[in-house]
Amino acid sequence: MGLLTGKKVLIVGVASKLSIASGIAEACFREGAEIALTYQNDKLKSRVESFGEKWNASLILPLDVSSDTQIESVFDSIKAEWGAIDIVIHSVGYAPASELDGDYVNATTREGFQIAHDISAYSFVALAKYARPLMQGRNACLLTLTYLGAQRTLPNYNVMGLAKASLEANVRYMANSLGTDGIRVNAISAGPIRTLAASGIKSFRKMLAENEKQTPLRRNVTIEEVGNAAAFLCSDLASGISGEILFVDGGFNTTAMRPLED
Ligand code: NAD
Ligand code: 0WE
Repeated sequence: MGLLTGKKVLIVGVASKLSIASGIAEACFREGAEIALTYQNDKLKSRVESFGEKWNASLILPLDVSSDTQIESVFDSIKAEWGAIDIVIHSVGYAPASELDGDYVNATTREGFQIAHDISAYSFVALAKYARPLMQGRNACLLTLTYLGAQRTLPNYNVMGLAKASLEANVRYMANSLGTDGIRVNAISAGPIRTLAASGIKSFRKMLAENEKQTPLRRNVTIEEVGNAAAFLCSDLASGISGEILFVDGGFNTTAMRPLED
């Protein structure tokens, strides 16, 4: 029997086969979960629908997380189809591209700050508000994706670092709030992976190469590895884990300097 057999999972954040959300969906499907997917806009609709076939998705719904009415209608549809939900995966992050290029103080704007925090941090608790009534009495959980840039500085990550710091605090406050209903809330802090979100970033290739050198495992991680960790965290094997940020980064966050070349 799979780790997630019989569990109903909503996955927000599939945009391509490279998406971290796709690695998570694949692992959830393999472990026996029933899957619902969302797509951000009409441009992504047909692509997400074809992934839905592969994972036998019961529901495929539009969702821009900046819209409360769209969030509400997603959970209305889930209530009608499933009556309840066990797991919500939040794999969404966005800042305007101009915020992620160059000196932090010079690049950051009031509007960019607001958008980054709304889409990347607020949206997680927004989903939880509507999921909560459907999660009663079933050891449910929520999971989000974060990055080390929340805790340390690095070039160009800029206001996304602040938004991820807010998201990580959100995990702790949501865990404490929803803990009264037996609902767990966690995050995976993934190492850098080439996805659509990463392909817009200047010098991402260089960063991947640099990262690999400083990682204890001497390689970058994959969406399959993040998916497997997500399946564990959302399974009953992790029933004692809540409010946690789990690094799936090959150990990078434990290092302070890359090996000296000789
Ligand atoms: P991706 O581009 O495949 O996924 C990002 C998703 O966010 C897309 O599906 C996109 O449609 C969605 N999205 C953006 N704005 C949205 C909105 N307003 N409403 C609904 N959906 C919206 O990239 P990814 O790397 O898989 O990113 C997923 C998560 O993983 C993000 O939170 C990202 O910050 C995090 N993360 C990525 C890396 C990495 O190196 N790729 C590392 C650590 C954490
Ligand atoms: O969280 C992320 C990606 C976040 C992201 C990426 C984009 C590109 C396209 C948010 N918003 C946008 N907006 C766009 O218009 N990661 C962890 C991947 C990532 O992004 C970086 C990184 C890493 C790692 C940006 C700069 C430096 C490192």
